[in-house]
Amino acid sequence: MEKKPISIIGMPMDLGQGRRGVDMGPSAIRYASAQSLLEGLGYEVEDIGDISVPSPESIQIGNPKLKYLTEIKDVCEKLSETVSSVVERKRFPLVFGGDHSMAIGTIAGVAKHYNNMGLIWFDAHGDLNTGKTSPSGNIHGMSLAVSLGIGDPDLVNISGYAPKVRPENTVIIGARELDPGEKELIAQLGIKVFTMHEIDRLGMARVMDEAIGIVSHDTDGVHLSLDLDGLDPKDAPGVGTPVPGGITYRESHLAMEMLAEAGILTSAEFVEVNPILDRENQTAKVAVALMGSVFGQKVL
Ligand code: EXY
Ligand code: MN
Ligand code: MN
Ligand code: MN
Repeated sequence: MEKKPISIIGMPMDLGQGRRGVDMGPSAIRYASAQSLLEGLGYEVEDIGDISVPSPESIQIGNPKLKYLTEIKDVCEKLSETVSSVVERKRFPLVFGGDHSMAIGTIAGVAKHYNNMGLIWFDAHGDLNTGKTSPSGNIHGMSLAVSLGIGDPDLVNISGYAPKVRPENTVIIGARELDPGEKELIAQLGIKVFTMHEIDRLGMARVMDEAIGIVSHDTDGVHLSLDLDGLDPKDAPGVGTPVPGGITYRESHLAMEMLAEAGILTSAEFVEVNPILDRENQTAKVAVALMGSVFGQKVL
């Protein structure tokens, strides 16, 4: 497989959720030697640094149903521009986060370069709330809905177009905690969701075969949005919204290895790493190990 040069971007974002620390995720992932691992696999890698994100102490929370909306919109616009310029330079954007609201910016930046982009949303959650259905007002629980064109117009129209992706090209993998409004939206849009039930029942290999089939059918690019809370908290404890009964370390590696074999990914982000809640940087190390697999690392 062609080894496209990689551009790392850090998104030290913690405005989309309620617990401090996830803004340090990009540093923790870098400290876990992401760049040298990728270089060791034969990739040319540049790190273009962090997007500047204001700290929550320096700003007002605003509308409690859409907390920090103005600032999240602004920083996602910046992330989108940066990601877009990476794609224009024919490089692979690899974004480190940061809370999952950042996906609004990452996806806005990549999707405009594709007519029909596939999306893999690896997560314990659906991130399919809107300001109306959200139980928390935290925008990290809304980012997939926004990317599908549903929710607050300021977010939906980031980078001047909407929607970014279509429901028939989207799969969710690892879901085990969905709010009532999210379940309604899944039924309404017909999004394919591989919950933990399907992963237990079918096994990760079959789930990934089906998922890869869906996201690569009639698409011209595929983005991976990997929320570390998709993994079981035993394997990835450093996340702000852990949910027991998740994807194991081995299953997640298999998923990444199958993506590497399929050769379909055109961009990726690894999000929700919270070093304050972590144990000895374990979750960032898991993120980097998964990146190894997704970029083709093999035992033999
Ligand atoms: N569904 C809940 C909410 O919307 O507040 C929790 C969302 C957590 C979202 C994260 C990180 O994937
Ligand atoms: Mn998420
Ligand atoms: Mn999640
Ligand atoms: Mn299709």
